[in-house]
Amino acid sequence: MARPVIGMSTGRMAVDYGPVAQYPLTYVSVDYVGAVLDAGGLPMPLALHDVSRYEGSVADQLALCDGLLLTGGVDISPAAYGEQPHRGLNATTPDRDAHELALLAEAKRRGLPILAICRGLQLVNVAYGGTLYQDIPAQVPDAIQHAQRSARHLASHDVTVTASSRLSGIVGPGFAVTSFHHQAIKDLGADLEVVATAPDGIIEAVEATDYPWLVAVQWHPEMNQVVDAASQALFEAFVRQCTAQ
Ligand SMILES: [Mn+2]
Repeated sequence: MARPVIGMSTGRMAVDYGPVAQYPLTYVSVDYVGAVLDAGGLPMPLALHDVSRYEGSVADQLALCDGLLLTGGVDISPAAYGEQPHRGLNATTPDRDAHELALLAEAKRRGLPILAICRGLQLVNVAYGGTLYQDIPAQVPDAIQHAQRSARHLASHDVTVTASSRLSGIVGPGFAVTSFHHQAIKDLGADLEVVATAPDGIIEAVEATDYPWLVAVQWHPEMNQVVDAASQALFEAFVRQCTAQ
């Protein structure tokens, strides 16, 4: 049976590349590629572009896909949720915000299963009308460490998963997760349900209540899925759902 095609949102960065300074790239981490491959999917990066460049570009990208994976990355512009930039805000890419908001809307129109990770969870919340803490250390003084200093395959803090949620059926009642974020959900968007939290109350996962299959997690299952069964189970559940479409 053909593998389901998993469209993956991509970021934009500039690198010094041989003699070319600040060479611009659209990229996706190979961690996502490997996790989708291991789960039985065919990973396909969806090139970041100016969505006004041609009418229907995002629809054309998703017409090739059986599911959408919204990946991690840099901060979402606070303009997207009506706030001024906090001094703790890091770099933003408004063109990526626009591309991913369009991808999310089109994926929902097409009924594709959606898995959102880290920045992806934050983007989903913004798309549903929610807001973000722009910088956890500055805005949530009692928070635990969510920007771990240890290697990316090492789980860092615990999460508690809501019983009876879709997520708990996949990963169980709770486990330790990787954590590389300094932003988090502040006000929850409409039609979203919190399904996992950290010990300090930071929202670590949400599901959509208005849509068949949209799961979003704040941690990075793609970074440790090789050594963590629960993380791999999340990718397998997502790819299985894409297969069934
Ligand atoms: Mn965290």
